[in-house]
Amino acid sequence: MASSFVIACVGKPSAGKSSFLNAVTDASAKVGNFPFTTIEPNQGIAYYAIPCPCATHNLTAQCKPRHGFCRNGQRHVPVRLLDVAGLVPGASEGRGLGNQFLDDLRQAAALIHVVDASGTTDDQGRETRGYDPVEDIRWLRSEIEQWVAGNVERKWGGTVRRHVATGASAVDTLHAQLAGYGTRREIVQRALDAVAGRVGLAIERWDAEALRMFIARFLDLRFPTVVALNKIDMPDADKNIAAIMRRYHGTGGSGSGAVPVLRDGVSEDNIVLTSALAECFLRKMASQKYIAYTPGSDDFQTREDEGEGADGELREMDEKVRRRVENIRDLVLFRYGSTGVQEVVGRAVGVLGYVAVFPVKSVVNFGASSSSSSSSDGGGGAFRDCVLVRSGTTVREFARKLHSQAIDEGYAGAETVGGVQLAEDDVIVAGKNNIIKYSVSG
Ligand SMILES: Nc1nc2c(ncn2[C@@H]2O[C@H](COP(=O)(O)OP(=O)(O)OP(=O)(O)O)[C@@H](O)[C@H]2O)c(=O)[nH]1
Ligand SMILES: [Mg+2]
Repeated sequence: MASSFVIACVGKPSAGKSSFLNAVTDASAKVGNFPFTTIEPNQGIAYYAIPCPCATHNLTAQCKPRHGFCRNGQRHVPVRLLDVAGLVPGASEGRGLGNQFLDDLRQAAALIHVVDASGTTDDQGRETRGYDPVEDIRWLRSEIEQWVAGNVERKWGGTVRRHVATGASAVDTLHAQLAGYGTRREIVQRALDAVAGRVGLAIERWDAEALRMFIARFLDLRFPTVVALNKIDMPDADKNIAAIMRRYHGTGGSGSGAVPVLRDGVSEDNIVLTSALAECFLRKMASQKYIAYTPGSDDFQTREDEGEGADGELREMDEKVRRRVENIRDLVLFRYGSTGVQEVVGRAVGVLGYVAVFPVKSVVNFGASSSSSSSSDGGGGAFRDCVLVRSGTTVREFARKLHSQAIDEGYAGAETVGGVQLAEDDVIVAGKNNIIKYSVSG
C-alpha cells in the first residue's frame, strides 16, 4: 500500500514521461521515440526518502517497514505515480488526446512536468532541432488554465445568479464550481485571499479577467508542479537549461496570503535537471550485475573500481556497454551530481508539504501501533508504519485518519519520544512530535 495521493507526470509527447516513471518505479511502461506512445495511463510506486528515526534510536536492525523499505537509516516511503498520455497545444479544445489527458489529472495531488530540455522535439513531440523548451512550460500551463477556465466560464452566468439568489459566500460558491478537481475548501479560500485585494469578494461583479486571475492562483495551489528538465545528457541541453533558469529566476518564496510567487505555475526552487534514460540504463546495468549503483547517488562502481582481489561480484562489461556507462558518468553524474530523478520525487512530495508520521504502540521500543488493523501484527519490529500527512495536521486529526476506529473513538491522549504528552491541537512536525503513541480508553 502506498500513500493515498497520486503524483502525475505530464508533458508533451516524447518528453520522457514513461521513461521517468520507469526510472523511479518498478513499472515497465512502453517507451518510444514517436509521439503518443502512451495512451492509457501507466502507474507505479516511487519512493520518497526521509531520515528514518530508527537511526537516531539505534534500532536499524529492528526497523521493519510494513510498506516501502529502510536502507542505511533512510526510510523509503511509497508514493503513487501516474504517467499519462502526452499533451499538445490546443489540448483544452480537444486536440491530440487533450480532454482525456486532462481528465486524468483530476486525481493528481501534484504534477511533475517532464520537459525535453534538449530541444530535439517540437511541441507535438516530433523530431526537430533547436526547439526552445521554455515554450513547453508556458503552453502547458496555459492549456491547464484554459481547461479549468473553460469549464468554469461556461457555467458562470448561472453560477452568479444562484450565488446572488442563495446569498452563499464567495468561497462556497467557488468551491462548488471547482469540486470536480478534487479541491479542498481551504485551497479555494487561499486563492481567493490572494486575489481579493485586487478583484474584491463580490464575485457577481468580477469580469472575465478577475475570474482568470483567481483561477490562476487556484491552479498554483491545487496543482503544485515540479519541472523535470529531462534529457540533460544531450548536447544542446546546457544552453536551454540556462535560458529556462533565467526566465524563472526570482520566483519562489511567498507572496500575499502565503501563496508562492510563481511564473507559469513554476518556481525556480522546483526545477530539477534529469536524465531518465541514464537512470533507466544504470538501473538495468545494476540489475544485471555490471555495476553497483544506488538510485539517486552521484556515482557507481564497476568491476575495475572494485580493484584487484575484490570478490568479483560484478561482471565484466563489453566495450560498447563500458563506453555507455562511462558517458553517463561524464555527461550526467559528474556534471550534475546525479540523474536527478529521485530528487524530483522528493520535491514533488515536498511541494505538497507532507510530513511523515510514525504511529507506534510504545515510545520505548517503537513497536507497531494498533492502527494497523491487521491481526498478524505480533511479529514485532520497530517503526513499522509511516504515514504521509498534510502539513498542519494536528495530533487529534491524525488519530482520526489512522484506519482504526478504536483510536479515534476511544481517544484518551497522545505522547511522543521521552513520554512527552501531546495536546490534541498540536501540529505534527517532523523531528519534533511525529512519532506518536495514542492512548485509548475503554
Ligand atoms: N537522451 C535522452 N533520451 C531520453 C531521455 N528520457 C527519455 N528519452 C527518450 O525519449 C523518447 C521518448 O520517451 P518516452 O518515455 O516514451 O516519452 P513520453 O513522454 O512517455 O512520450 P509519449 O508516451 O509519447 O507521450 C524515447 O526515445 C526515450 O528513450 C533522457 O533522459 N535522455
Ligand atoms: Mg509515454
